[in-house]
Amino acid sequence: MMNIDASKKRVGEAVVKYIKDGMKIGLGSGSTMFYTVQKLGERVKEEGLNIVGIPTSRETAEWAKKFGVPLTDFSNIQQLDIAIDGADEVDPNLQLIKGRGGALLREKIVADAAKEFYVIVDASKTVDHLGAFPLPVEVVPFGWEVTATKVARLGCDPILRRKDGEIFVTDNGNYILDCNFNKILEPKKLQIDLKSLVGVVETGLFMNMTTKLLVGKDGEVIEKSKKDNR
Ligand code: A5P
Repeated sequence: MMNIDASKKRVGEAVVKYIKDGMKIGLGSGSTMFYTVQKLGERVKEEGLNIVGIPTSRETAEWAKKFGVPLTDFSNIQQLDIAIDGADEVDPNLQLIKGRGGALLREKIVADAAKEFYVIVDASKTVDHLGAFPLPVEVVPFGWEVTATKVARLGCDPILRRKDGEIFVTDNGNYILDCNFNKILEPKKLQIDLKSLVGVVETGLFMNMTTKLLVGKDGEVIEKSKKDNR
């Protein structure tokens, strides 16, 4: 049985086979993506692969610079060929919870701008129902207390995220509420309800976005496509 880190490495590297010369790529965040960015850098160096990426976090941008993956931004291009990212939970319909790293807003903007969205996880992330992982909800700092009260009425007990004793601030200058819904039976409805609240910027629910899921499990990579669910 491989450990979780070995599975992340395996799946993070495996997805790179889908990258072709000339592609514009959305680069997600998190420890699984580290291996993807590293492998992409190897292909750039060894094969002269001509690619460009848009990073979803400052951390990913640093990895790209370190491993030699060229970067651009949305002032230069409007559409990406593919976005690749990790996730915190994946259900059997390939719906996701993301945002443990706090990069959910940029991750969603980047995934939405891509023709295809590939999700890479280790097997510990696959679940029958979303929600055991507390749903991250990005909110505007001003009046966050009022927003949190409204979010709570939807059936959770929101916790303001902190890091090293300080309030966690996203790359966009916002706060995160971690919301323990426990079992989300109607994720699409919850997404609509949350987004309708003033002060909510975005949620970590990624509905109907995944093109392909790659799961690292026991030294293997198992693939599942959107169409397999129909
Ligand atoms: C970042 O905000 C998250 O959405 C990550 O994609 C997610 O937490 C996956 O991270 P790991 O690859 O580190 O498990």
